[in-house]
This record gives sequence, C-alpha cells and structure tokens, in this order.
Amino acid sequence: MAVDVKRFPSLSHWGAFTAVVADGRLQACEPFALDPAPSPILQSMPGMVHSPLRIARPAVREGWLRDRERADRGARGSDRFVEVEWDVALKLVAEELARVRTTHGDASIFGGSYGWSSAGRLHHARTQTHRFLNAGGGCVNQAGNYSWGAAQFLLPHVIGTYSPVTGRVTDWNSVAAHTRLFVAFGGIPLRNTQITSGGAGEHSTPRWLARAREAGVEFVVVSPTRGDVPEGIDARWIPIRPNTDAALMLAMVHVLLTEDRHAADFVQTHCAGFDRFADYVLGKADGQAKSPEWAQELCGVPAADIRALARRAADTRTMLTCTWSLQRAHRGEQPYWAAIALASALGQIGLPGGGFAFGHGSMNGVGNPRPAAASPEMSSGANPIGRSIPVARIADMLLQPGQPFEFNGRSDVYPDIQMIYWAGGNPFHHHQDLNRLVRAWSKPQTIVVHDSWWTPTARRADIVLPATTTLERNDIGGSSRDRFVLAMHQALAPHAQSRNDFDIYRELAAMGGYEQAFTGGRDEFQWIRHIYDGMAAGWRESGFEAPGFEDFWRAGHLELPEPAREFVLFEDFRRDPAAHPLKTPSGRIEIYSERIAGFGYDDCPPHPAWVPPAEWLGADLAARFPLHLVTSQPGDKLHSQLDAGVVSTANKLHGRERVRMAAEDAAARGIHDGDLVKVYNDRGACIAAVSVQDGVMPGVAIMSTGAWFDPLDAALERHGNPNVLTLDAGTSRLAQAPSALSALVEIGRWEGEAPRVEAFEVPAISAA
Ligand SMILES: Nc1nc2c(c(=O)[nH]1)N[C@H]1C(S)=C(S)[C@@H](COP(=O)(O)OP(=O)(O)OC[C@H]3O[C@@H](n4cnc5c(=O)[nH]c(N)nc54)[C@H](O)[C@@H]3O)O[C@H]1N2
Ligand SMILES: Nc1nc2c(c(=O)[nH]1)N[C@H]1C(S)=C(S)[C@@H](COP(=O)(O)OP(=O)(O)OC[C@H]3O[C@@H](n4cnc5c(=O)[nH]c(N)nc54)[C@H](O)[C@@H]3O)O[C@H]1N2
Ligand SMILES: [Mo]
Repeated sequence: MAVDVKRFPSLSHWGAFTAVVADGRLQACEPFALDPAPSPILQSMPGMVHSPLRIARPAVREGWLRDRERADRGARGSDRFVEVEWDVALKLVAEELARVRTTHGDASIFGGSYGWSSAGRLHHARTQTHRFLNAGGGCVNQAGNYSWGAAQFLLPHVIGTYSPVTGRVTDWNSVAAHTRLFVAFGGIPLRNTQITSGGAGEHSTPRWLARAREAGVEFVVVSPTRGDVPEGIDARWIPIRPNTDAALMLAMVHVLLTEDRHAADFVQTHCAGFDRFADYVLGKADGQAKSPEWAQELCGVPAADIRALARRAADTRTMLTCTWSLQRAHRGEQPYWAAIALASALGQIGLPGGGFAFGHGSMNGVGNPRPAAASPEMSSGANPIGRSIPVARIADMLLQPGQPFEFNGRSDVYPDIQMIYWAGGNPFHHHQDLNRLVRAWSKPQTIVVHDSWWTPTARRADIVLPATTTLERNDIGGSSRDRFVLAMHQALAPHAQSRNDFDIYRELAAMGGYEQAFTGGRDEFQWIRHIYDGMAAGWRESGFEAPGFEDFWRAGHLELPEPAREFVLFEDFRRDPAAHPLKTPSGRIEIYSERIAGFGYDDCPPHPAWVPPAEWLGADLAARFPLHLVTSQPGDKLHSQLDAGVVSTANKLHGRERVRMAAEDAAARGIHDGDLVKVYNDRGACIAAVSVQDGVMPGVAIMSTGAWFDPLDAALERHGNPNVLTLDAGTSRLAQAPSALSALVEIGRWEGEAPRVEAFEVPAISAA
C-alpha cells in the first residue's frame, strides 16, 4: 500500500528544514535546500517529537492537589503527579493566579520564564508568557540574559550600545578583504555556530572562515583548549588559563605603550580617559606595571608570546574578537572592556577589517552581511508593574525576599515571590549551583510550568501543562543575523492532549476577563500575517519589494537581498566623531567611565582592570580544587533541548556526559580514558565519563552543559550536569550577570558501581 508522504517547511534554532511526515508521524527532517552546512542536531527531532517523554496530559502534583498552597514544598520533584482534565487544570491555574494576585500582589508572581523556547516567533513560549502575565496585571520579570548579560549592561557605558554583541559587527566581506590578523579570544568553535536564536536558513560561518583563509587572513586562537580552533583552519593556538584574558590584553596594551606602538592620535580624538587607563597599565597608579612578565604569571602565556602578538597586531590590520564565554565569568565585564581598550590602542576601530567584535565563535551569523532590516518579532506588551531582577539572580531573590541588591547604578530590593510561572525555559538546566536552586525552589507556594517534555523543571512544578512543539502549529521565524525569513507550516496534529501555549493563555485570559488584551483580537494565522506585514512594510521603506503574505507562505521562505556595501562597525564615528558621536556621556569610547566611577563599585572599577575572579587557578581555593571547570555549549543539542535524542545520547558514555581533561591531569589521579569519575567541589558533585584529550590545557576540565539534572540527593548528581558545581554569583554589581565559567573542582575516579541514571524515565503519574 502506498504511504502518503507529506512535506512541510519548518524551522528550528539549529536550522531550517523540511518535515517529512507519513502516517501522522515525523519520519525525517531534511535540511533546507539552501543551507550549505546543516546541523546534525536535526536528526534528534523525529524521536523526540514522538517520545514517551512528551507530556501527554495536564498533571498536578499530588500534594499540591490536596493541600494547595499549604502543600509540602520540599516534595517538589519527588511527589507523584495526578493527571486531570484540561478544564480542571485551567481552573486551578486561573484561581491560583487570582488568589495570589489578590492576596500577595502582582509583584509576588515571577514570570521571567528565561530560556530559549522554540524558533517560531509567534508561538515563542517566553514571549507568550510575558504577554499573558502583563495583560493580567504584570509580574516580576528578568532583565538581561545568560548569554551576554555582562556585555549588555557594560557596553552601553563604554560604546553607547550593545548591538555589536548581537552580531552587528564589521562584516565578513570586510574581514576577508582587509583583515590580516584575526585574533579570536575563545576561538571559533563551529560546534556553537550550528545555532542561532530564531533559526537560520544558512549556516554561514564555515563558508566565511574558508573565504577569509583563502584571502590570507592569519588566525590566532587564544583559549584553554585547542578544540576552539575551527576545523579546516590552521590557526595558531595560544593556550590561556581560564578567566585571565583581561590580564593578557592589559599586557598587550603595556607593550604598545612602552614600545610607542600605540595609536596616540586615535586615543586622544576618539576615546575618553585613555590616559588614566594608561597610567594604570604602566603602574603609575598602583606601582604594578601590567607588563608581559606580570601577565605571564596570571594567564600562563609566555611573556615573549604576549610581546610578539602585540607587535604583530600593531603592524598589520587586526580584528580582535571575543566569544561570549569570556564575559560569562566572575568579573566578566573586564575582558570585554579590556578588548575595547586594546582595540583602541591599536587605533583601527572603524577601519575596514579592523577593530573589535564579539561572538564569532558563539553563534551562527555573527558578521554575516545582512541589511539592517527587521526580523520576525512578537510583542510581549508592557509590564504594568515594571519590576525585574537581573536574570541570573533568581535563587538570591527566592532565598532573600526583601533584601537589597545593586544593579547597574540602581538600588532595589528583592520581591517576595509566591508563585512562579515558567514556559519555554529550563532553570534546572541553565542556572548555576543547582543544589542552591533546589532550596530556593521550595520557597514559593505554587509553581506552574508548560513544556513539551518531562524536563527536570517540569518534574519540579505543581501544575504541568503540556505544550505542542513547533511541528504541531503554524508559525513564522528567522534570525536578525540571517537573510532568510521562514514559514513554518503545521506538520503534525498536537501530541496527545497538548495545546499551543497561545491557546492555553487565551483560555486563561478569557477566564480572567482579559482575553482581548492578550490576543489583540487575532488568532494564529492573523498574527502570523500581522508579523509578516509589519516586516514587509519596513523592508519596502528601505527599497526591498517583499512578496505578499500568501506568496511568502506558499513559497515557504523569503530571502532578503545582500547589502550593497560592506558594514564596518563605527565607520562614521571614526571618520567624524563630532558629527557621529557614540551614545556615551562623552560621545567617545569610554576607556575611563565617569558614570561607572560614580557607582562606586569596587568589583567593577571605572576602567578595564585585572580584577581576580572568586574562583580561578590563581585563587587560594585552587589548593583544594585544582582544576578550572569550563562549561561549554553542547555540540550535540541546544542546551537541554533534545538531550534524550539520538544525536546527544550517542555521545554519552555509560549514559553520562563527558568531562574532558589533559593526559597529565588524568594520570596524576590514576584516571583512564572512559573511566567514570566524580567531579566535585563544596557546592556539589556529579558523575561523568572521562575523555582524555590532547589540546586541553593542564589544570582545566571541560564539560558541556545540557545533561538533564538527575540528582540522587543533594550530594550527588548522576548524569553529568555541571551546574551542580558552578558559582551562583553576579559578575559584579554593575551587570549582575551569570558567572558560570568561574568554578574550581577536583576530580576523582569513581570506585565500584555507579548509581543508575533516571533522568529519562517518566515520573510517576496516576489518573485522577
Ligand atoms: N554552566 C553553564 N550554564 C549555562 C551556560 C553556560 O555556558 N554554562 N549557558 C547559559 C546560556 S547562555 C543559556 S542561553 C541557558 C539556556 O537556558 P535553558 O532555559 O536551559 O534553555 P533550553 O534548554 O533551550 O530551554 C528551553 C525549554 O523550553 C522548552 N520548549 C521548547 N519549545 C517550547 C514550546 O513551544 N512551549 C513550551 N512551553 N516550552 C518549550 C524546551 O523543552 C526546554 O525545556 O543556559 C545557561 N546556562
Ligand atoms: N551546539 C550548540 N551551540 C550553541 C548553543 C548550544 O546549546 N549548542 N548555545 C547557544 C547560546 S544560547 C549561546 S549564548 C552561545 C554561547 O557562546 P559561547 O559563550 O561563546 O560558548 P561556550 O561554548 O560557552 O564558550 C566558547 C569557548 O570559549 C572557551 N572559553 C571558556 N572560558 C574561556 C576563557 O576564560 N578564556 C578564553 N580565551 N576562552 C574561554 C571555551 O573553551 C569554549 O569552547 O552558544 C550558542 N551556540
Ligand atoms: Mo545563551
């Protein structure tokens, strides 16, 4: 019998694809025809979309169903779930929201919902959550992100904008034509360029790298691992101790100053306060010259290599780029500010192929030539109570209600949260010091989660509502770093009883009497058309005649034209700083910031400086925990998404995530490749499988994030989730961003039998 095979255009954060469907099941994801380097992560989707781990029906934690807000909150994660009908579940949520708003106020509802949700922009769960909670009276939100939170709040003080960290940097055409030396702090791991927020039609980084290489660009990668040198590029690798890039950069400035190779004119005409910074670098301020010899002791890079790199950079057209990881560390503001100071001393900012950039190795599409045209977006509306906390201060907030905190020049107090609403994120993946988060999570009275799968966060909720996946609804998506806009056609019927987040919220809003405010009077298709028409109007103004919506939807995608000219960051400002000032107080690049000086933060001084992080290889704590744990993005999934899929599970060993370490560190501990080990510090421990690897710097251990949190108890996580080990502290009072990459650990062989991993088992559920 002939099987009826249907094909639907679709999109994920890991790329555009065609969903191939037969018998109502997803058979395969065929990469988008115009994508030269599609991601293998697509192959995990068919298994995961139909996985037994899907949440089938609304479910309520047994204790909460019985005792509501008086239930034992410590039983979250261990209680059974009871499945209930949709009308029962929605009534419970609506009543609880109303009760909490009335009894405790709108500021007792935490609606941050941080996480990546799905690529489709209409059904983006986090946006829908904010729209719904904002329409219903508001909630406490989260400011900034885990990705580049330190940059987001620092860069506006220094260069008047954070847009370069979003991918708006001197483009690859300019680099290929003009750059001679490309120095990549953190490297360019192609693993990370599989992903872009909103999803890409073209994975372009490999093509641009090859083009630059052919043009003769010389690449230098500064990183704790040679794994950050992109495949196919014969870059020079400079190993560096984690979290010490600022010291290396300061020493390069020292070389430029003492050898009179710095751009003396540029720093006078285009920078503010360079002289005070120069005094610091030369040691006039504190008696300590930030010389290559000084830096060598801190960062482990030989002084002679620092000198040579500084001289080479000054002699030629140089682009400096930093992965976002550099700033996801304690005092992570400093390396980014130091990179800008170094680029200023080199004096090539605003010249073709010169200056600084961020994120080439962090996400697809950075530096991709693209018109400055809109990408698909959905509005979450205004938050009537206007309250937020820095994104990663969630455990602080839950554990310390009413306590003061400082953030980017403002003083505030943490709200007293009674209800958490989370859809589209997985805090038990993304947050640091998860054992602390477990304690914090037991504070609020009620927790509601929507997800498509029984993630560790869903298992720790009181009310769980099953959400569809992108394949089960229509949507529109695309990335601001990519020239494609993608139509996403519904390919499958909703799994079991799952519903679209949008429809769940519409019904809840109707029960609360604010349906119109939430929906804006539009249904799914009217919204998709509205989002498209809004973009098309903008494109038309800039001269691009976009097709009408029907034509776009039928074609499945649309390609924006390539810009006619190269984009060079701060080109206008360089040419005429008076006519095109930066949006900083001085209009210039602030190497010394009076505004930051005014905040009086000793953890973020008014110019780039070496401020040692709480945990690094030079800290006293390294005597007990002598390995610096680097937690990178996983190559085989997106964060925790698809962890149970075939691509991810194939890379696990004995069902655990890997920890990569140098041969000498393994040997010193009697550890062999493939052994199970315990990775531990004072915050917790997890089991992982060792990969002994060439090119990992001694003293460094590397783990990917993403393994579903699977604690045996507070003392041991079984699956290899490194966030039981990481530091939960703000980068500084300035940005209060996550410090995930500053953690010291020790590793020991696991003796005897290891406890079974239960992360991918469905929790205990009974029918009502
Ligand atoms: N140690 C360490 N920790 C880190 C990092 C690090 O470098 N080191 N990186 C940090 C960074 S940069 C980030 S961005 C975060 C990632 O943060 P996470 O929140 O962990 O990201 P995801 O795993 O993508 O979470 C998305 C969730 O949304 C769910 N979802 C997907 N589609 C839908 C939908 O349509 N509806 C609903 N309701 N749910 C949906 C998925 O199943 C998943 O549970 O992790 C951070 N954590
Ligand atoms: N496949 C895949 N790709 C992803 C993601 C994913 O989950 N999966 N997540 C996406 C998201 S949300 C984000 S925000 C980006 C994150 O992008 P990044 O933050 O750039 O990613 P990381 O993998 O954490 O770090 C990149 C490299 O920096 C190096 N590094 C770490 N610490 C230091 C240091 O102190 N100094 C130097 N010089 N190098 C250091 C590490 O060796 C690491 O390989 O990745 C995106 N890309
Ligand atoms: Mo991120």
